This record gives sequence, structure tokens and C-alpha cells, in this order.
Amino acid sequence: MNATPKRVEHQLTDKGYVPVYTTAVVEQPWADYSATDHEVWATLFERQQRVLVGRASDEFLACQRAMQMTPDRIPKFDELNQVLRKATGWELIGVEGLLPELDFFDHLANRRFPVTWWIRKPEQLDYLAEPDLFHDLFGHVPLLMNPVFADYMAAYGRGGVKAHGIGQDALVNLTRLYWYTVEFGLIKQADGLRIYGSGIVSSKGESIHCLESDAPNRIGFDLERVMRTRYRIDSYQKTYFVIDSYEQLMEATTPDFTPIYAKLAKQDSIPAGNVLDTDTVFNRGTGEGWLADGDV
Ligand code: HBI
Ligand code: FE
Repeated sequence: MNATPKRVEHQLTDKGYVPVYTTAVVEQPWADYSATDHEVWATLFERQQRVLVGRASDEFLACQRAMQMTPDRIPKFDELNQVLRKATGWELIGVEGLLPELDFFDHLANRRFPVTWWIRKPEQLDYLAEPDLFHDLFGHVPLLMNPVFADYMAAYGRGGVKAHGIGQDALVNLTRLYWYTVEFGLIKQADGLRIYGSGIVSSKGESIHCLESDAPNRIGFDLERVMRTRYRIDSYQKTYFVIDSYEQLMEATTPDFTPIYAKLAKQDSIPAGNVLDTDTVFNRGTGEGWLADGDV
């Protein structure tokens, strides 16, 4: 198989020029996956399962069990959809990769999660610049089984469609919210901080770093604080935000964001590594290993 995804164009975004693929929804070409593709899935799955014990949130692990994904082969989207639709009305759709933002938001608003159909190559095991099947399926899909988080993701999509109509500043604010929750979020449990962000759970290094390194800040989630805070795309995050519960996340998205965007437009963005005296600080990072510039 090893067909590479069809690159249509490059879009200048806050992450620089990223390949933007066709917006087409594609059938998962499951029969065409090679033995290598299935081996890459198995290797990443088994490695992350070991790393996430005691690190991933209880809810993430419970949802993963409910989805019954296994390491022995790449799961079939239509099998997962039987389970997911029943649980929260969400479904997976196959895509070539990154979608233009409005398409992405529209899918989320309609409870469709776009999953890249191809999986990384063995030589990309530890890092690749764009979301592949492992990042999307292993990282993003399980928590869509949780009704509250599923509602948050749909509300986020609706917010994104609206923000697209308001303008670029609103989109940047909203992208930061996605980044610091859906991709790199931590949650407080009785037994300590745990991971729920997809960008972390699909990465071995960051799963360990985000909880155990002294370098990063760990700060209590606050909607406007997060929406003002710049982030990293080329290295581990300098700051991780901690929610108390998925309900807290859902409640944060209930107000109309329009007045919030207007207020934030008058305030400076906050560098990724800063700690404010108004922050609830779980850990003030040492900043070891941080790059001075490159905050997005
Ligand atoms: N497209 N397929 C896909 N997956 C994403 O996670 C994604 C995207 N397009 C845009 C995007 N994410 C981010 O810019 C969001 O913040 C909107
Ligand atoms: Fe992602």
C-alpha cells in the first residue's frame, strides 16, 4: 500500500505553512494497509499503553476500554462507529490529513471527528509534524465516548464556525483553547494530575515530561488566560493547564464568546512560559531546556 496522502496545497497558519489536504471525506482503505502499517500501530499502541498506566486520566483509560481498540491490527472505523454513535452520537470520518479550519470546525459541530486514514512510517515512530491515524485514533477518539467531553467538542466546533465569521483574532484565541485542552490538557484527580490531551497521550516523551519534569509550568485552567497564551508547536509545551473536571471545560464554553474576543483583542498575548500572579500554580517550571523564541 504505502500510498502517500494527496497534498493539495499549503496554508499559511500560525503553525507556518502546513499542508492542507483535500477536504474530501475518504473511505478507510482498510484492506490496503500493509503489514508494516499494522506493525506501526501495534508498536505505538503497546508502548503507549505501558507509558499511560498511572499517567492517563481514569476517564481516558475507561473510554479506551469501552472502545475495545486492540494492538493487533489497525481498528476499522465502521466498527468503532457502531460503539461511538451509540455512546454519544459521534462518528469517525476518514480524511487525508489537516483540513481547512472551517471544514474541521463544521465536522466537529456535527459530531464527525476527522481521522487521518494513513499511519506514519516506522522511521517516524517518535515524531511527525502532522496528525496521522495513530494521533487521531489513539489520541482523540477515546474521550469522545465521554458524554460531557463529547458535548464540549461539538460546542467547540460550533464556536469555531462562529469565530471563523468573526475573524482571525477570534480564531487564534479559539485555537489556543483547543491546543491547551483537547491537545495538551491535564486534569486534577484525587490521586494527582493526569493526562487527557491527545497530543500528549499519543507521544511517549511528552506523556512522561508533562507530569514528571520540573521544567514546565502547571497552572489551573482559566478560559481567558488560556485564550491569551501562546504555545509551542516544535517542542514540549512550556505550560500545561489543569482542569478540575470535564464539566468545567463544558461550562467554560457556554457563554457567548463574542464579548470575550472583543476584550482579548485589547489585551496582549501571554508568552508560553509566563506565570501570572493571578494564576493557580501547581508547579512553577524551572524553564530548563526552553527555547527563547518560537512561541506561536
Ligand atoms: N484538520 N484533520 C484535521 N485535524 C485537526 O486536528 C485539525 C485540522 N484542521 C485545523 C486544526 N486542526 C486546527 O487549526 C484547529 O485548531 C482548528
Ligand atoms: Fe490533534
